[in-house]
Amino acid sequence: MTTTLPPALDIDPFAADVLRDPLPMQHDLREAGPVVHLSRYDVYALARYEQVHAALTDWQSLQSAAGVGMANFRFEEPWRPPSLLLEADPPLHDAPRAVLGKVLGPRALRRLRDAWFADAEELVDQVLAEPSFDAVPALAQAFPLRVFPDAVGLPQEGRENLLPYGDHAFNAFGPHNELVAKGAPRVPELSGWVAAQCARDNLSEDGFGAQIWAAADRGDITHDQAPLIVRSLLTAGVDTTVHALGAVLYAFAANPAQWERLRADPSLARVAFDEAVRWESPVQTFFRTAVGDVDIAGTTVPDGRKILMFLGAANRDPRRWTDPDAFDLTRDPSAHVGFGMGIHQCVGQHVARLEAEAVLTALAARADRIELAATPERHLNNTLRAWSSIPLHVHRD
Ligand code: OVM
Repeated sequence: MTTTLPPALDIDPFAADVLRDPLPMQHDLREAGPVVHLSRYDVYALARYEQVHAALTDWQSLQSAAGVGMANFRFEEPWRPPSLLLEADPPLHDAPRAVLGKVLGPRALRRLRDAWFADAEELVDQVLAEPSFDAVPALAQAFPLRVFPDAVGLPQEGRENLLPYGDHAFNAFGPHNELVAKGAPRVPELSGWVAAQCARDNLSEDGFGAQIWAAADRGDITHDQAPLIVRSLLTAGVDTTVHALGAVLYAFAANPAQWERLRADPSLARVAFDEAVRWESPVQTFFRTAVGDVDIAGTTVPDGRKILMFLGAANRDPRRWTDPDAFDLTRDPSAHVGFGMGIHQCVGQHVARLEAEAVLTALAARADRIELAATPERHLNNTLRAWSSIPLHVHRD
């Protein structure tokens, strides 16, 4: 097979103006070709659905253990000990993944469903006491912070550290830009708090954290691994669901006809959430690293080089999706790559779906119409597509 040089683009996917509105850049990347070389960072990029999907499912050629951010752990010291899930490959990845997959699986979540639905009803009743509110703090942050730390088994003290820690962890996948520099001063304090929460003695006896420690007692993982697996919950379990809830609430506020559909059939709540994850892609990007020379669509990516996968661009690729920019509850979004794909696909996706289903069901039962009360504001992060503010006005009959 002949090897072609990929087209080179001189764009910065992590520049503030691109993070604020990545859609034009995603279009340019997809149109440039199946593989693009980003000269500014000397990394390869995939933005079409076909190549992103193929890369996500080829863990043999594209490793995660060299880091899934821009930093190459073959040469650079990671900012924290690598995750045993996200930043690991088979076979080391598999036992932690199996344990966490079981702790966060659909069967395990059944015992939380009724309580979380009641919590969502209580919160939504409280929020709707005023017709206008900011949906980011009032719902998108408030609900995950109300149910998830309790489910993990965290003490009350210091929970305000969860969002800043996660936000920094997601910034740290990007280049060392101003967003990373702004978060750096708090890293020792936040990392110290997170590490302390992962100890067995600081976790309640019945939460996800305790179940991870119990798996160590059974020998499914080692006792050394348990705290780092708890750390994955605290890193990946809060900001992600907050911004995914922000995405679905914004999607409905901007698409009133879709809200009418949900009101007419509340069982669409889960599909609506997945469609919002496709449409907004709260996690926009992850990297892989080539193991040996890897051929992608006729381009050779040399051993050890970083490949940036644009999940958000793949989720709006017109080669895969009809009318990709439309938020549409009648489509089947289930093949989206917003949760990734393959062996690393989001292990917490059932938790996220349950949280979203609880909030959307409570809101749909109470709000006839939701609309933007003012211009929403973006929260910039090197990896996350996020809102800092979504001013909503809710009409009730
Ligand atoms: C982790 C993890 C997993 C997924 C995403 C993530 C910060 C972290 O295992 O720590 O983002």
